Amino acid sequence: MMEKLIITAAITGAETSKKQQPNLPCSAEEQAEAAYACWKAGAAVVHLHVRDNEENPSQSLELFEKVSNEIRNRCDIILQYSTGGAVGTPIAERLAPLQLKPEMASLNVGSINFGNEVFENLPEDIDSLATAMTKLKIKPEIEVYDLGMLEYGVSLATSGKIPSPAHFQFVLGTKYGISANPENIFLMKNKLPTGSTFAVAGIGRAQLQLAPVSIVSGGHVRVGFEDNIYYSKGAVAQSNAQLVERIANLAKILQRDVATPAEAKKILSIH
Ligand code: KMH
Ligand code: ZN
Repeated sequence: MMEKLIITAAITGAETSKKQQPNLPCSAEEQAEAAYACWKAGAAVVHLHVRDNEENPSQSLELFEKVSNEIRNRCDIILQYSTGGAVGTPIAERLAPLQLKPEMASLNVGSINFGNEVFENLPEDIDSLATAMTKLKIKPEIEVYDLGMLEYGVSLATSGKIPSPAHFQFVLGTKYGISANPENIFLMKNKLPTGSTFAVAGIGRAQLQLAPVSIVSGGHVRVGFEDNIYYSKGAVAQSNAQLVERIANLAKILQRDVATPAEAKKILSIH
């Protein structure tokens, strides 16, 4: 039997703006309400970026602390902090919020062109993030955008740099990364060490299109405004929760149960 499905809600991101998606949660209050609504709709994990008063992306520890407290007052959804930040965020800032010891954090394992810039992840920076997560007992989610990154992520797990079993996120459909199709999910899944878990984050319309593929092949699913702002062609979603709810419904149709945060912790070996 397949393990239950973990739905992650990537509610804000660093690149999406309120201009593009008027329902984008930016303040701590908005983010906490969005995370709570996603939890009610079936999300077990919230992937968090924070914004400052001008709605610009930030890695401020204080802002992460504020939103985490607000979310904790509402529900037990697993907190997954971004350590990717925005393109160009210095590594010291990306590391800072880990001191708050969220249950999970993203770990980007290679550099890639992103928009007209480079999302830079130098080997020494990947190493400092991985070391900090291991020390603070934070479960890394290894973010991979292409095959080379996947192989590097696998080497981190098999060398013991990251505790096993490792959890991977396949991000498919960024402009310069691996393209969004089922074959690429199977290709990546088949390279994982035994016991690993994986989730799929499709960008744009691939968010919906790849979700059923991941659901039926034992993977998990990430949705939310960080990766996609639409509900259907040309129609922006009303909320992140609306996107989560659709995945929970799909899972029901495909007869895969949805994990609670407590169940997700067991699946991901978070103690
Ligand atoms: N904003 C992207 C450059 C992550 O959260 O770790 C990186 C990103 C990945 O969003
Ligand atoms: Zn992110």
